[in-house]
Amino acid sequence: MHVDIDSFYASVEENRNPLLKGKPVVICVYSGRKEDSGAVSTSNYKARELGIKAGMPIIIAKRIAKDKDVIFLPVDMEYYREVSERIMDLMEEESDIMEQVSIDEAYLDITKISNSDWDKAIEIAKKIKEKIYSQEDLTVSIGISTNKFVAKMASDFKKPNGLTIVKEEDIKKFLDNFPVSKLHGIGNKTTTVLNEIGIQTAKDLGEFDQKELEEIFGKNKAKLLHDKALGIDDTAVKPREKKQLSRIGTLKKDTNDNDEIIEKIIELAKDLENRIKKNKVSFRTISLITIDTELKTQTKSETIPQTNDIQRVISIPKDLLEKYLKENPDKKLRRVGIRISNLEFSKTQKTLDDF
Ligand code: TTP
Ligand code: CA
Repeated sequence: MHVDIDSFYASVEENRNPLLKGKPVVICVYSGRKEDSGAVSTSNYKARELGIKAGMPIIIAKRIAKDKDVIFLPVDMEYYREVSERIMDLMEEESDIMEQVSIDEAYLDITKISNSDWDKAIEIAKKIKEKIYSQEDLTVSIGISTNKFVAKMASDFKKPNGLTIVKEEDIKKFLDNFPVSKLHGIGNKTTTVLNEIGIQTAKDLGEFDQKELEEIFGKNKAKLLHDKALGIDDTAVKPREKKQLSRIGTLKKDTNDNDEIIEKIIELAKDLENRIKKNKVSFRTISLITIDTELKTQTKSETIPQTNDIQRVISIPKDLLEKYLKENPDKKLRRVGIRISNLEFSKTQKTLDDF
């Protein structure tokens, strides 16, 4: 199964501010050089209808949006990562193995839990959709097939909120009419060469003489291309190695009171402790994440020698908080979080619980 969250950053922003619902929303990475220099990171489907798309210079997007009620917002990676992490955890629970491939995409091996049964697989997909919708108010597009490549092609096939199943016997029919440029992993340069030798569709590519393809692309790449055309892929779903673990929570009330914030940090650290043990992980960097009442996020970090000492997950954020409060005497916090990164996983390392 391949799962891809629909217009991820834009949808998250819509949920955070209900006033945006129904409007075209554009999320931007401002380069900071000049006002409006930078690129569009993503846009919701309403904005895409206007022609505003990922990768476009902000200036062009603003030109298209002129005189229209289009909302432009800066990216808030910290917040998107937090949402992403919750969704990945949720999906990991619903699969045998989960491989995260980007902030909003993952492959799920569901061979065992579905008992290789298509109806069961569809049930699992629907359950994942329902859970993500009820817990995060987000929709996802899902593709299911017998390998990663076709599952990915299938999740892209119907968006947003799609569910596409491509059984083994339907793979060829499903892929045949795709232009080669739309086959996942075939880029512009390769497409140009393929078009030059008269190959337009997956069907053309699949039928093209293998020897001739090898002369142009070399043996390995020729095989790769041929496999894509026929929907052959035997790469495994690899379990994810998390890069970081974090927990963020909302304070009972907006506050700059040291004790109230520390109380929350201790609560979050307990939660993190369980995950540290479960993942048998040690860490080198500890961060404090602060989100103030204007929703501005700041991260302060400290790096120490590799450890799995949970006490440090409390003591270091305490110090970092003291620093933050000194530097920002006029700010109140709405949310606070802790994060560990520079992780090392040890399959054999024993935690206190194991003894
Ligand atoms: P995508 O999954 O490519 O796009 P999307 O989730 O916004 O929309 P879709 O419904 O088509 O899946 O990328 C995931 C996030 O990655 C996206 O929300 C923003 C970010 N991103 C960029 O920052 N720059 C880019 O050029 C692209 C394509 C994505
Ligand atoms: Ca997406």
